[in-house]
Amino acid sequence: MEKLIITAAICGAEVTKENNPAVPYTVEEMVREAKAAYDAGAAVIHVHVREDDGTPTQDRERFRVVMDAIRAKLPDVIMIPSTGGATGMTPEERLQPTELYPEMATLDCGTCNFGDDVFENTMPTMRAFGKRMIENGIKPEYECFEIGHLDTILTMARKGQVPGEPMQFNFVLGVAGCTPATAENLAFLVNKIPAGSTWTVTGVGRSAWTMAAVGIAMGGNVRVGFEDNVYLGRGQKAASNGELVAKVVRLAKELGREIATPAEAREILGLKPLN
Ligand code: KMH
Ligand code: ZN
Repeated sequence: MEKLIITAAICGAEVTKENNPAVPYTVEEMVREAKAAYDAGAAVIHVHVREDDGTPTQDRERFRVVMDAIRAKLPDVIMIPSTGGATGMTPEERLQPTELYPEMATLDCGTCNFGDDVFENTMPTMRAFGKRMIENGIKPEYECFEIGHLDTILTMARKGQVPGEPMQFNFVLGVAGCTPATAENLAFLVNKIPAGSTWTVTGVGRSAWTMAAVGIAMGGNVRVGFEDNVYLGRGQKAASNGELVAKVVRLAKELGREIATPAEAREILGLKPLN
């Protein structure tokens, strides 16, 4: 099996310090959490940004400052900024981090319920995001929250509306109102992706650990982090994203998967090596 790429979604747009006081908002806190995750074994950081008071933002300059600060501390880490932002943001707001020409960015593959909210990704929005990523040479991480999202994005790729193969998928399972986090649902999705694609699984809430174990066993990659889950175990809040990543590393060791370095992750994902 390929080595395991661990992604840390350190911040998200919805989780707050009330959920876990270690959730990062400031630039310093973001760097602290990215470093803790990287030191524990994460090759990839999924980046959302916040104002200092915790308000989610897609402001290009805030992304620039945060990503530059992380880059200064972790020169080889792969960063995947969010173009999802928070529910209710406009497509124009959400696209801002693509103006920084990141090597990757998320591209969300359809509209869905998101707890009590609706996460809106219309076809015109997705076409605009795909066009921008083609123009700016950005490799998308295709985030699928629903089973139908996968067919949607595969059709768009066939039409040349979004970047094509090799594609990287992130199956985010267990969001309230979306496809449940079960091994059966994950296997159904993985069986439909084109040969040569790569994939990651993200289990939201208490499903984080079962999905991590299933993803490791199936030969996929795993995302954990405060965006998705703030608990190490029942009632036990993680002190940092590093603790969440360390638990994935322990599971992987038990199951015989080695952990990919950022350079190995770049190769597996088909990204250009760093000079
Ligand atoms: N915050 C969610 C509504 C992404 O990063 O692309 C969307 C999200 C997806 O987090
Ligand atoms: Zn996200």
